[in-house]
Amino acid sequence: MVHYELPRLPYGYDELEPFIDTQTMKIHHQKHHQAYTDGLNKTIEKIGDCSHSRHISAILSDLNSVQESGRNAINFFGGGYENHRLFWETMIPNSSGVPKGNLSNAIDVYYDNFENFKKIFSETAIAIQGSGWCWLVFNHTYNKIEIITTENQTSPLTLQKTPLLGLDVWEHAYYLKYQNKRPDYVNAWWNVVNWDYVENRFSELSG
Ligand code: MN3
Repeated sequence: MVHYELPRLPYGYDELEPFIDTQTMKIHHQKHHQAYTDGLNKTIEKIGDCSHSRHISAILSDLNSVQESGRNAINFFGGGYENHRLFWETMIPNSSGVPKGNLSNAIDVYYDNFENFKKIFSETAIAIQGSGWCWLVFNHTYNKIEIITTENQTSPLTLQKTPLLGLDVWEHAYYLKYQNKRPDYVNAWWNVVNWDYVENRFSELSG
């Protein structure tokens, strides 16, 4: 049976300072992400059907294949596991600050320019009511990039879209440093986006 482990952070807890503070990173990774990981493992043990032989990203893409009694839990804990795994990978100390290459070109095509893209993404993230995520995704049907939001821990994969970049706007992601000031957190987060990683994901998908 597949057993999921808490993924290692690709950098130290303090390395995204001052934009994302050390204490938030520690609690977010060691407590929150661990809780999603544990919840996912418990759910898989409980439902014990054939879906556990696939990676969680494949299961989230085909949530209806999960027996109904476990579907909500897979959506929440599996989504939480996978969303956070990607979230850590798409941040980096000493970010380049701007995308380049194919991704930069696509952003210019769909959003005119990077500054306008940032503005729309930020506004979308700030406007999310309650807990959720703001995403840049790849839409395979239309072969284009899109900004979307999901509630709670729902993965874009479940909507048949591949996440390229995600911003966690649950309060646990920012409350210790930014309290209720979500816009300040969103603005700070742009300073730690790992554009090389996002660009590689995009290039693999868009071929
Ligand atoms: Mn979170």
